Amino acid sequence: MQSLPEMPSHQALIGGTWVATRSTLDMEAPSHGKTIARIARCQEEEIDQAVSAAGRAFSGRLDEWSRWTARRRSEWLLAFAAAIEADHERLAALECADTGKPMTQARGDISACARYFRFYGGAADKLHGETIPFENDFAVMTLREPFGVCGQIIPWNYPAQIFGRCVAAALAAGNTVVLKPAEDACLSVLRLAELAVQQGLPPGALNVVPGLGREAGAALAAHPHIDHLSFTGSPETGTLVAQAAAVHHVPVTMELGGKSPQVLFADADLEAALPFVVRGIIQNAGQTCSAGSRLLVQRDIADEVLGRLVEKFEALRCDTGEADADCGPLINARQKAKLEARLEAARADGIRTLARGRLVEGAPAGGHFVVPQLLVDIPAGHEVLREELFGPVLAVQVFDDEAEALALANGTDFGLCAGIWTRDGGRQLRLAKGVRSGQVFVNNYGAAGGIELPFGGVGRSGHGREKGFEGLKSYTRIKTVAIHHG
Ligand code: TXE
Repeated sequence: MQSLPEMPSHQALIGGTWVATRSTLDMEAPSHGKTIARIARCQEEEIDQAVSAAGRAFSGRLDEWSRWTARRRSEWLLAFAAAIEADHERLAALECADTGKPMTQARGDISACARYFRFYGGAADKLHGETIPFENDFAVMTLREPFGVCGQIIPWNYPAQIFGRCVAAALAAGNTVVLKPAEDACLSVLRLAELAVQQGLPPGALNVVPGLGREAGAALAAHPHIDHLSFTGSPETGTLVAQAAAVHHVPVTMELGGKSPQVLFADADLEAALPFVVRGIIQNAGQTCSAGSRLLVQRDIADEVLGRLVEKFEALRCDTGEADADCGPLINARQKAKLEARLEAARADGIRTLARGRLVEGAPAGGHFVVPQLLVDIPAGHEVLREELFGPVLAVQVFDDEAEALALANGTDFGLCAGIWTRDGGRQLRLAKGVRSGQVFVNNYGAAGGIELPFGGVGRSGHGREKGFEGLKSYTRIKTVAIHHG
């Protein structure tokens, strides 16, 4: 087994203690296919212990965290952000090895993780209820209270960022957390948990329980003593998780991916737009819920746009995360096989690959690489236009006018993000209002990942909002207090 230097504890963090499990899981590096670590495999028993520890940290024998004032929580979160920044390079190296993403992207992810703790640290003591005018002999107020124990099930594509997004907001609002990271990538999360313990987080405030989805994840989703559940992953697993949570009426936030369009009108600034179009689909090898995986281009500029994109795609290079090329591997052999089968079926349906990137010579044979590809001649309604492929594959469609652009943009069951490229102010607003999605970007895509901007989907992309101040509020619930004072 090839091991990384100075690995964090691979056990489960339960009630402030690192706990060994009966069996373990081998972690494979997507860039090489070699085992790089062995982690805990939590089962129902450990999930139960973790939920119980989080419950006691919220209101019970260990209830230190819930007794901290908002200002003290804020100070802890800000200090933790600094601790993440101080450990930045080591965390980035873990993220890069574990997910296969290029080192530059891994570094950006760790910076974003620290920013979440800074943002929610700054916001923790600015969260408050309201007073409401009512009858003259009443005083009415709302109290914004934490839920209690928050279960969080997160995926492998952005482990450190999603840890920041979910954990920072939940803790800032005064909740305690049981987090199940993904079995495919969780080393940065374990290191972050280790840093949190070193930073003096009270026992039980954060519990991390690695394991398989069908074991640890299912047990957490079905647990009767969690008070809120946040899930990021596939719509299919999201349905199972939501069904399990519904048994105990646990409120859920669901972030389930997308099939987001980038819409290029003839008056768009192509110099500005095309780098975003390419980056929007190759970032993290296309394994991004908000990937701009569909390009809708107006007919008048279609030839020019495709010509320029062919050049850009043919220049793209795939290599190991450590080599820091344009594109790294996919996360595992299963995801690669699934994508390749879909591409094969697309070719059989007459869809053409107009351009593709290249795997660098000498890239390890065991890496799960799929080169970036540009697909054209796609029949209306085809699977590659409707389903999340979760790879560096851009599907192109041509439209004639604004009405058709809007119909195509809204032509999937997903609704996470959209990019609109036009200089026409009226059209910018019409499209921004008309597009069915949680985020719309005009003349940019992704707003540099702005952690301050509320994020979430409609339809099959899920529901609830994370990131920004909305994300903090969604880890609280309102209690109304009506005082009759005569
Ligand atoms: O996802 P799963 P997978 C999409 C993307 C990808 C597809 C499959 O399209 O191709 O999902 O990826 C845990 N009860 N996204 O199979 O199964 C699992 O352990 C409770 C979009 O990896 O949804 C992991 O922690 N939990 C996406 C998490 O759910 C269960 C990110 C996600 O795994 C469980 C990742 C169960 N029965 C994939 N089964 C995004 N929105 O960014 C699994 N899990």
